[in-house]
Amino acid sequence: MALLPIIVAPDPRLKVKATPVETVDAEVRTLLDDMLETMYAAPGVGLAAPQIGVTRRVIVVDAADRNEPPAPLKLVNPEVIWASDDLSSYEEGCLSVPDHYDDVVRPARVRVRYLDETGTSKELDADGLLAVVLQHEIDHLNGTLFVDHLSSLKRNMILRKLTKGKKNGDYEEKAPKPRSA
Ligand code: K1U
Ligand code: ZN
Repeated sequence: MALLPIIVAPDPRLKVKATPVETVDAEVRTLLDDMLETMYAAPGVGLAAPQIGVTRRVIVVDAADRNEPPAPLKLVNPEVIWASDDLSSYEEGCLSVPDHYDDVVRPARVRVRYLDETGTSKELDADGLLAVVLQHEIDHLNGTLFVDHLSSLKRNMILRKLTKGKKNGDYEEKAPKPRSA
């Protein structure tokens, strides 16, 4: 398995619409495993393939509570097939937008259809943090970042700060360090 460097915004690779996976093969399963390892090491609760420079529709998520056992999810070609009319607001973060957090309003509940790591079609009903993270990661597959849900004033301020930070070498594109056991 491998830890992969996470791209920091602003970067054109984060604005590309990712391509559907045709076959869930061994290469895709390795990508899923590497992404999960990278997500846990970061640490994060989700990761989308474009964040590691791979323009394929693949995401991983683990929204389990800290005092619950891990609940890793591997989703290929995920799509929201139903969203509730009721909305909820959550203070989101993003591994590609380090050090910035803001409230984003999204549907409170969603149903997601996806292929699992064996290529079997599945559906998942989600609410709470899981619904937030699934929508955030599917946004990444469409080239959308959480800052795109904010006012242009807030978005431009955050992107300017990240540009400055990258120039200062604060956000080198490097793989997260492995977590000690
Ligand atoms: O897509 C990403 O960059 C991952 C992102 C997912 C996310 C978090 C919160 C709301 C919406 C989407 C993160 O994981 S940011 C890091 C984070 O939230 C976290 C880190 C350590 C422990 C718990 C959470
Ligand atoms: Zn993100």
